[in-house]
Amino acid sequence: MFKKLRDKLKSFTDKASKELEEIEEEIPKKPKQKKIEPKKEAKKKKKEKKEKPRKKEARTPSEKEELFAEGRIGKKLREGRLEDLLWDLEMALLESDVALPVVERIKTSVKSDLLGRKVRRGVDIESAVEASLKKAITEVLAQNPVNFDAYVKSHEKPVVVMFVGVNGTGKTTAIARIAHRLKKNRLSCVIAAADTFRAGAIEQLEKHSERLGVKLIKHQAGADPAAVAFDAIEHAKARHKDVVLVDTAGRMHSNINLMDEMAKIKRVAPPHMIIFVGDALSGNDTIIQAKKFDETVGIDCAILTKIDADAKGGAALSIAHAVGKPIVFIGVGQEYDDLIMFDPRWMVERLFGEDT
Ligand SMILES: Nc1nc2c(ncn2[C@@H]2O[C@H](COP(=O)(O)OP(=O)(O)OP(=O)(O)O)[C@@H](O)[C@H]2O)c(=O)[nH]1
Ligand SMILES: [Mg+2]
Repeated sequence: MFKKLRDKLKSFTDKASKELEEIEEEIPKKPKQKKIEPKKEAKKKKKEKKEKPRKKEARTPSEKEELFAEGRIGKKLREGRLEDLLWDLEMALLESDVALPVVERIKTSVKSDLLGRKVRRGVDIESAVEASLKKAITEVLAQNPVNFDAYVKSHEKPVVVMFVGVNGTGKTTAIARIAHRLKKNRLSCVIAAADTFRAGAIEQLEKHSERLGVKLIKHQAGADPAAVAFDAIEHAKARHKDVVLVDTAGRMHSNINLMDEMAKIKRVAPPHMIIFVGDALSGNDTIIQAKKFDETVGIDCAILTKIDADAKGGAALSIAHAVGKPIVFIGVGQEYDDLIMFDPRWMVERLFGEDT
């Protein structure tokens, strides 16, 4: 997960840390005394320094500890070098499919943290650079989080949730996984097979609903999807079901007719929540799709699937800030349980922790 992005962030941290160390050597500390030092002494000291690198003295600061030392002796980053480093960071993020406004935001945040500031003596420099990157990334991931479970529990029933997105992103799979999740939380649900367009879509949901023991409302293939969603809501009202999960056909955001049809489903069977389902592997395209779906029907949040196969991490890092909607769940595998609530800290841990 996110291996490429993690490596790139690590490489930035390493480079920036080295630069900071370099500068420290340039801070003149009683230079006159140094000059009159006998050569032998100087050599000895140099040897001692080599044997006992400064890094060993450094320690990882606690989260709340001040990393920077205003107006005190410390390790400073040269402005010119910082620009070079930020350029490298920009390239690395763009190669990882991070959206441009997100790249800019991260750069600005890291720059304001590191430029002209001194890392406090005794603080592990790498930790300071890493902390500034972590802070920037946490900022772009934070976007009015949606707690799906809490929303469903507190909302008037039935809660209608509609799933939209382009073809093959994982909408139907996500619906089955959410039905499984609701069951575990002792909430009842009904699924609306409102993808009447793709051959085999209804059968796919039939299999899931049988396996999960969840009611499926379906019409014939080719029927009006809005009518299916409407019937499912009526069924939920009559049978006091907690949640209605509305599957919709995958559609390209450029297909105006299909986008209009989706807007019709929304009008006829108004949902309380519209979830955009995007494939993490599609990178920047996913961000463009999410924006288009948001313009047409207004999305509330996003599910990103196939994170388990995603080395770049760009879509996951970008969508909340670039689209202005939070990630509610992520798909991390092939099982029903592999849809987990998204937590920005989870992503930050994976980007800066050990390989996962
Ligand atoms: N590895 C992995 N595969 C996933 C994940 N979510 C979905 N898939 C796979 O993606 C493929 C498409 O999933 P569907 O749920 O059928 O996608 P869809 O959006 O409903 O597709 P259409 O109805 O054709 O638009 C299936 O093979 C799923 O098993 C995930 O989190 N990880
Ligand atoms: Mg589907």
